[in-house]
Amino acid sequence: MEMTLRWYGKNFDSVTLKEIRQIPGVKGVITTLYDTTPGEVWQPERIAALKKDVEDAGLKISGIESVNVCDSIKVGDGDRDKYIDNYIQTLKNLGEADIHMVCYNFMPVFDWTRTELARRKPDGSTGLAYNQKAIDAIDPDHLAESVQKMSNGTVMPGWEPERMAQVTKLFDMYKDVDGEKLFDNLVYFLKAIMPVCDKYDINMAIHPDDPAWSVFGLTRIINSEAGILRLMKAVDNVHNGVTFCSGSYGTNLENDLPHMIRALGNRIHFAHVRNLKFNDTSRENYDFEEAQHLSSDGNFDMYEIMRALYETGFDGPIRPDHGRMIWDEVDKPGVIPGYGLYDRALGATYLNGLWEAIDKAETRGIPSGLREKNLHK
Ligand code: CS2
Ligand code: MN
Repeated sequence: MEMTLRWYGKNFDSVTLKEIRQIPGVKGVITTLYDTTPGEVWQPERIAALKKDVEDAGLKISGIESVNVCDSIKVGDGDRDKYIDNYIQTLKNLGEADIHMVCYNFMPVFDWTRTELARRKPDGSTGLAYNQKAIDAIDPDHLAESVQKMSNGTVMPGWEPERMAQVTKLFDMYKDVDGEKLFDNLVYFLKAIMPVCDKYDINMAIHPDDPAWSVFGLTRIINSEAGILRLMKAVDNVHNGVTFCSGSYGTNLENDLPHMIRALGNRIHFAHVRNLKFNDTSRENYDFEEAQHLSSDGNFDMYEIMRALYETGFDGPIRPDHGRMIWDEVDKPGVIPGYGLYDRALGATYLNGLWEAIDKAETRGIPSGLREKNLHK
C-alpha cells in the first residue's frame, strides 16, 4: 500500500504540502481540481499545474478524489452521452499526465451526510456525527435551510448554496430513478469509459454511499457487499473497481468489513480507513460519531481491516479518512470539515504502524499462534 493524505489544492486547503510531506511515511496526495463543475472537461494545463505543485513539494499525485459524475449521467437523461464524452476526455487527460486512479461516487444529489460537524467529545476534541432523530426531524420542503442550521452554517460537499437553490429541481430529476435505474445508468457509464481506462490503465474506484442507506427518499445502491459485488460482476473489468471506505460501509453494522475486503480482493484500488463509535443502534435514535482511528476508541477492529487489505495483496493508495479537530486546529480558517491536519496525521501514522507489524509478522514467517506457544515455553 501507499500511504497518502487528501489535499484539496493550494487555493482551498488550509493544510500545506510541506506539512503533509513531514508526516512519516506519507509519499503522495490524493487531490482534485476542486473548482471544476461536474460534467466539465479537466484541461491538460490545469492538471499539469496541479502535478507541478505536488511534485515541487517532493510528493506525488497518487490518485484523484474525485472526478465527480454529473446528475445527467446519474439519471440517464438526454445529455448523458455528451457528459460521458467529457468524462472520457478528462480521463484521457489524466492518463496522459500519468495519473492512474480516479475515485468517484454515484450518490444522487448529495455526497456524505452528517447531522453535526463538530460534536464535542469528552477529551475536548470535536468530530463529525450522525443522529437519526435529527434527520427525521427535517422538513423535506425546507431541506436546505434545515441542514444549514444543523451544521451551523458549515457547508457539506454537495450542499453548496448554489446547488441548494436548485434542490427542488434536483429532486425532481431523480423522481423516476429507482435503484434498478440508477444501477443501469452506472453500468452504462462504466461500460462507456472502460476503453479509455484500459488504454491508460486507469483504475476507477467507486466510493460507497455514506451513510450506507438511502437518504431523503433518494435511492442509493453502493452500500452493501451484495450491491458492490453485483456492480463488479456487471462490468467485469479490473479497471472497474472500488474505494473501500470503512467509515461509509461501516455505518451499517450488518456490513462485515474484513469479509467485504476479502470478497472484493483485487478490485480494491483505493482505501479510506477510519473508525466509528456507535452510541445507539436502535432504528429511532441511530447515532454514531467519527472516532479516533485507534481500534479501542471506536467499534471497528482496525487491525482486522488492515490485515484483510494486506492479505488481498492491496498495493494501491490508502488514506486516513475524516479526522477530529484537535489541538485547537478548529480555529484555523478554511479547514474543510473532517480534513484538518493533526488527527489525520495521527491516523496515517497508526495505520502505517499496523501495516508494518502485519508485514513483519508475515514475512518473518512466524504465524501468530506459534509465536505465542514459543513465548510460553
Ligand atoms: C469522502 C467523500 O469526505 C468524504 O467522506 O470520502 O466525500 C468522497 O470523496 C466522495 O464521495 C467520492 O466521490
Ligand atoms: Mn470515504
